[in-house]
Amino acid sequence: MRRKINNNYLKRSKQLLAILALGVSIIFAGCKKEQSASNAAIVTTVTGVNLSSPPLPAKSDALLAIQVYNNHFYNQYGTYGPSFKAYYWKDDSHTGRMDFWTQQEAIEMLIDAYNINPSTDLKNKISYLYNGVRDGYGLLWTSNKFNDDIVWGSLMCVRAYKITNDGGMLTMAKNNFDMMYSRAWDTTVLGGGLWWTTDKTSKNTCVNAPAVICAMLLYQATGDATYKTKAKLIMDWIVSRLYTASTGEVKGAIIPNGTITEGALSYTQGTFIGACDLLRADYPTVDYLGMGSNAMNYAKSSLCITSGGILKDENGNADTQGMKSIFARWACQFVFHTGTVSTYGAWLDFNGSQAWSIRNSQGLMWNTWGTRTSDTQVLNAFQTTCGVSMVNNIYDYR
Ligand code: 7K2
Repeated sequence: MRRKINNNYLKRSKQLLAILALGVSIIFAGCKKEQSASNAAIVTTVTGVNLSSPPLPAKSDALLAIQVYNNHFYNQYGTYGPSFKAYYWKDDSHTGRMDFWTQQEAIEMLIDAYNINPSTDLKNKISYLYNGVRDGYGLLWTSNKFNDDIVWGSLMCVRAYKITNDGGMLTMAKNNFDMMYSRAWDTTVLGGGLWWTTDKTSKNTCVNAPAVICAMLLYQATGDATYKTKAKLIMDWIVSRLYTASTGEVKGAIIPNGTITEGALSYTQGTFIGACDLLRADYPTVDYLGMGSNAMNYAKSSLCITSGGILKDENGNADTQGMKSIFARWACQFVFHTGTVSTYGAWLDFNGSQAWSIRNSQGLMWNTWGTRTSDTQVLNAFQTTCGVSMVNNIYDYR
């Protein structure tokens, strides 16, 4: 008798489970095609069984994310010739202008967002922020000793040029890249590589990898093949000194005695991936697809909180907090251009979903994607770039 009750109970439970499973599949089938596909991918690849994975932000949410960001941090502060000038505030208390390099990277995030949801509003803001850079730092940034800063600024200008076709942007990108290259490239120590600063104490990936990207974009914009040659020279040096073929890790810095002084961070790993992507077509005899994939695999397994999960917080200091925005940009472009969505799409989508799910009541996302964004803390304009970049750049490949 007892056994019979148990059997009946079991049978009933199985029926209930089947009904539940059917219900879940009906719910999924009722979703937009793109959402159900992504949810299914998250369930199977990322966590095994996780029906509570947050929903993928829509393209309209990506637009909302940049609009919220601009509402909090964008400051138009006057006219600039016939146009206007603007900068991003450092934080939500509006205590001053963002630092040089973080400012450039916030503008790069805006460029990404424009590329996903083009509008006159976003395009104008790119121009006005660029005018703000000219206004704030002048045309040639020789007084800034950080070669990485110069590269980020040149990269922003050449990417902005692709959108606005403003020749001044291209000239600014070229002149500053050229100035940086002539003072930073040195084959007498460590066989090559760009020095991080004019003090010439270390050669860091944060100069070298984005310089490859910047040189390739300058080559594409000008047709001047010397930029392509420089890109290849720098990349050859990175691969020989900082890239670890056995793991895919790209180390962060090396000093003259050959000691590695910094491991991988998402932005250096990401710009190496971007460099591989941009060199592929022009240097087909080198396996840049293989190296880029290897670097992606390292990021997926080792730069996440748990392997294949959300990217690490990188909450160490004001310079590291926004680095994931740079990773998202170049990783997503790599995936789109190399047709590797089936390998990396679910993982990157999951990061986008998770970032969007932790937005606060105003729609801002901080860089610690495992925790809901504070509603009361004063957020800074760099840490809040990560989520905006992530939710926008997934639409590179989607
Ligand atoms: O040490 C470098 C780099 O290798 C490291 O990854 C990061 C983060 O810090 C610097 S790059 C940040 C500098 C950029 N230029 C302006 C400076 O004020 C800023 O510290 O640890």
